[in-house]
Amino acid sequence: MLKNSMYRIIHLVCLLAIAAACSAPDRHEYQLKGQVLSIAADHKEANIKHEDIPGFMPAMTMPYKVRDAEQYANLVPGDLITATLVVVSNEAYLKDVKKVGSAPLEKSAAPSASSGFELLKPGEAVPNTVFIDQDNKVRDFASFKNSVVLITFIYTKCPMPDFCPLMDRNFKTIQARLEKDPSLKNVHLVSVSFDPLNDTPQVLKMHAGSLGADLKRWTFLTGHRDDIDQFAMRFGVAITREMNDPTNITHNLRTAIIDKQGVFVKSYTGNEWKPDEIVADLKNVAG
Ligand SMILES: [Cu+2]
Repeated sequence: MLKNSMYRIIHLVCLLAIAAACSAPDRHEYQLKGQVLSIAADHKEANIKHEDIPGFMPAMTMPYKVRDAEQYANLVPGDLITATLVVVSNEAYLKDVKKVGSAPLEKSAAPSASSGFELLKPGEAVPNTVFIDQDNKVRDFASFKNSVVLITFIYTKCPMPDFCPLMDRNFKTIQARLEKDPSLKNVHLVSVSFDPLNDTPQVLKMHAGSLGADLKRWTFLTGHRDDIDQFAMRFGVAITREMNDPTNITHNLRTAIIDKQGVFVKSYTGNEWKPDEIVADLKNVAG
């Protein structure tokens, strides 16, 4: 029962995210109440731990952008705020940010995997981590050898249209480019979920279906949480899960190219890269 309703929620969130992302000048506003955990040096982004946003997403800790740095200018970590979350086609941001109080910061959950894992450098072999794919098959990373791999890290419940759902859309665009270009026929797309609790193989398969992923070219992976975290960390992915609710995830974005020998080539930070840029790089590596 619980599982069923969980899937239903995931599905709903997916649909909302996709709907928000795809229907052109669609704009929604939601009220947000939460606590500022940290603020970027340029005051354009802050990590906010917030309460349920009725009709949009459950309580969560996530980075939120503002269009005008003024909005965050006088805030410090610990401040309690109210704000309006604006979700427009491909982005989300806060406006009308108001400080309503402050509270001591809770000690955040320790990252589940230990630190001390070095970032991969170009020329280094990617670890042969063991995963499970969307068809419930065990797959180690070496099973992608002989393909140039474009990899990214996501979770299907991610409610922010310019985070994981954007990675999915970009991968779908790249998939279409791969289909048309014979010189890229050996390129394989891999999306690793860092939410194994929710993203079971069945959920990933459903997600792949809703994206129109060609499973011969695009594989979705889940696995053991610590294995995923350690693997992801080598690419610069940082994942924090709330101690008493591990499905409350804060994360950044990394996308990377790995050559046919399983060697790390380069990575792309955040969500500002464009499919064209990566396709051009893939051509160099595949060629
Ligand atoms: Cu996300």
